[in-house]
Amino acid sequence: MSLPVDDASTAAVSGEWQRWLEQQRKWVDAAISTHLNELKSHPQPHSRLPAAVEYSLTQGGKRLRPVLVLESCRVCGGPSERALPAAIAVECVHTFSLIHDDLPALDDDELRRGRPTNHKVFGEAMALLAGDWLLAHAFAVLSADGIDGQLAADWVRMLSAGALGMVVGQGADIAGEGRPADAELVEFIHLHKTARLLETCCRMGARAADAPAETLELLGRFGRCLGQAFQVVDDLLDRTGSTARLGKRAGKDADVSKQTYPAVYGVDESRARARQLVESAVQALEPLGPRAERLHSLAQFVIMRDR
Ligand code: GRG
Repeated sequence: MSLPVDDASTAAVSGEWQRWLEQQRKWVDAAISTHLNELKSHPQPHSRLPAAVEYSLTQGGKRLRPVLVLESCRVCGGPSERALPAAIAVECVHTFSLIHDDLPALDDDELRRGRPTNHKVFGEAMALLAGDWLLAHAFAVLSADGIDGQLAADWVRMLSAGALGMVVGQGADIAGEGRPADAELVEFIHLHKTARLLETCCRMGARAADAPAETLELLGRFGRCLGQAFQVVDDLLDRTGSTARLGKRAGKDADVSKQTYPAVYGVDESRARARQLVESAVQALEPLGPRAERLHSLAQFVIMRDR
């Protein structure tokens, strides 16, 4: 499913912008490869842990979060390279959350990014450990030698807040299953489970560029609204998309009576609200002027995505 958008928005995510996005993803992928080589270089007798980490970290992700980090840094006048450790760290935390989210004790999913979930291939023990490794590694990346001490401390504080928000959101998501659809609860879940990490991405990128507190605030607002829109679209895709296109089982939310936007507002109203949230995100960028154009396009991409 793609959400209907106007021609101007479609133009905003075509051609040059798509090539730019591809190049950013390749850059992130190359940096991730380096980290994986390091993991593989440590002796781990008989263990499939490196393979389990590699399996989930390397294939099929949209890399939205690291690209948000890099671009938030560039928009604030910093060299994107300075934000690369933060970009890798957020992708590690994101991948960790997906592996754990898929486990039988949580969402119990068999398919992710079009392939069997991590625990289906490596077993639950290795999937748990792959998540553990990714979370610990994220903070190791942020505090590695060569990173300015104050920058590292700020990044660690920001990413831990984002990760904690995600856990709290996931707790509410699980606890909300089977309850009557509740607008306030859905808002809480979206904000914590998904939007906090996207907000964190933008803040970490801006911090890498030594941006002032006001800029961190407005980019944080952009990321938060974008994250909320992202989760509304995710809810819609689960309701109206296909398993083949999504690469994960569609229709799952309704099966377990999850708290979702379509459950509260229906499909049409949810689409309208997703558009409003993207508009709020884009409005937050206004003080940054034309240099925020690519972030603007990323926001359009989030609402147009079909997987
Ligand atoms: C301890 C940090 C931590 C987390 C554990 C399992 C859990 C708590 C949280 C789950 C968070 C979760 C799965 C949120 C949903 C967000 C979401 C819609 C993810 C899908 O993101 P995409 O579409 O994934 O960007 P790709 O595959 O493109 O990378």
